[in-house]
Amino acid sequence: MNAHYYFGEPPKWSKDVKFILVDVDKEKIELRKPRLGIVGDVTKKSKENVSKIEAQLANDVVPFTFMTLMRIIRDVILQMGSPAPVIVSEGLNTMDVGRTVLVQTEPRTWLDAGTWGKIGVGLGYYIAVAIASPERLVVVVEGDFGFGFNAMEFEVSCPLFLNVF
Ligand SMILES: Cc1ncc(C[n+]2csc(CCOP(=O)(O)OP(=O)(O)O)c2C)c(N)n1
Repeated sequence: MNAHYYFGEPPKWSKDVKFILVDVDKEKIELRKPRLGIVGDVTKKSKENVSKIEAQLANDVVPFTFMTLMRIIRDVILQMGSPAPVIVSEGLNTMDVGRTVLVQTEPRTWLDAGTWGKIGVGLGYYIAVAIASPERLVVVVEGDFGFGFNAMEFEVSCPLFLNVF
């Protein structure tokens, strides 16, 4: 809430706008007097979140939880080394969690349904990547809806014997 945002004041902002300000510095919140002020340390909170997620990933149960399965896929991908596989992902939870958990070790190795979540691109992406980069394995991680959206593309790709998992 600094000069870039005109300090949240009229005439740039309507006087009726209600601001929620989150800042590591209590004094800044007191200075700006937002409708709601939250003092929070993002670094501390993100470390807490990481340890919560790690505990979920480490949970070895059968049948698998969603997070256990993600950890298994993550570890296999990491073990492959270089050239790292290209990960293609789509779905809702699958894509969101995948973005956090499926660690990439090389640039330009992630393709997903993007900002607007346009499901249906996954298998097309996989065929394109497998043809363009035959030296890399393509790992497709999709929700069942995402896969069902264009599952027939998988049959299309079979005669091409592409490098996919
Ligand atoms: C073309 C298109 N149609 C509909 C949606 C709305 N939509 C968002 S997530 C979702 C379901 C995703 O389910 P799934 O692929 O099984 O992933 P999961 O959440 O189970 O990981 C739908 C239908 C969309 N994003 N794109």
